[in-house]
Amino acid sequence: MTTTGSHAVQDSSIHPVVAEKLAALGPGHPRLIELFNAVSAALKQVVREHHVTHEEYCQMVEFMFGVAGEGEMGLICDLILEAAVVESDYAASAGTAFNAEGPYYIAGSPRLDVPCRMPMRPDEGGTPLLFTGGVSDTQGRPLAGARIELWHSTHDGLYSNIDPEVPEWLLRGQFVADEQGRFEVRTIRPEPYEISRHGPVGRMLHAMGRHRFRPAHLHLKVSHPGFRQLTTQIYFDADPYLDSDAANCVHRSLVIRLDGPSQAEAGSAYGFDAPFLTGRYDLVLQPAA
Ligand code: MBD
Ligand code: FE
Repeated sequence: MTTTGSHAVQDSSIHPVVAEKLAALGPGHPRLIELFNAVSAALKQVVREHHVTHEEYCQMVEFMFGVAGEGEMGLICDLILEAAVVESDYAASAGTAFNAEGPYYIAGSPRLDVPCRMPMRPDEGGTPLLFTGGVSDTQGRPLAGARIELWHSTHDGLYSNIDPEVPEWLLRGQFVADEQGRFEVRTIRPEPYEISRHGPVGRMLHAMGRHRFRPAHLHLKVSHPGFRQLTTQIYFDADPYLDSDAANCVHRSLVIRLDGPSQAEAGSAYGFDAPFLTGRYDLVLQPAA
């Protein structure tokens, strides 16, 4: 129904930036109307089926204000829905499985030169890790020069440019695969990621008797001309939260084994001064549509 769509566009309670984007779509945008109506029907169905009281509705509205006020909108959306969207939009694609981007990706991270070393503090906590791999197409042909963006949390669960406690761009970097499509990067192994216990999302999880953890993970975006950009995450086996990820993202094909810690020859170029872990993942890109 067109009227529903234009109402949504003109509603003055919509954030100005969002309203501007909606207006740019023009009136009667069919996809917007389809989704707006489907979401509103699904929510009304929940209200009827579960006999939602007015008090519960008010609590929900208050909760959403809290989420927005505490800067947790991205977090709650990705936590509840992104895994399902990724699964639906990238279903059964050849190549490496896609996985949620999460709320903390930032474009324009520092470009790293070989030997690649993620931006770290001199005393960066956590076990040193040498993460290596290759980038190829679905036929196994190496993709020389493929660009890899890597970002992850500190060992105590903070993302740079999000948490003011850590320096800008810490543990965020981008680099390119060599002539054989190979890459090596020195970083640290993140630990399981705990959603803040003080924010509304963390308190909601706690109220439901659920823990607030995601298994430790590395975020990656891999791109190469002529190929579909891959956004994914890598997990580590033996992680206690692989089967109960608060964001429900884990995919078996993305779980790797870490070897070590050892003080192997391979690390000398990177100046590891402590025993380090090694982990490898071979990334496979699918052709652009
Ligand atoms: C994260 O760090 C994350 O990667 C996802 C998908 C959701 C919440 C926090
Ligand atoms: Fe994350």
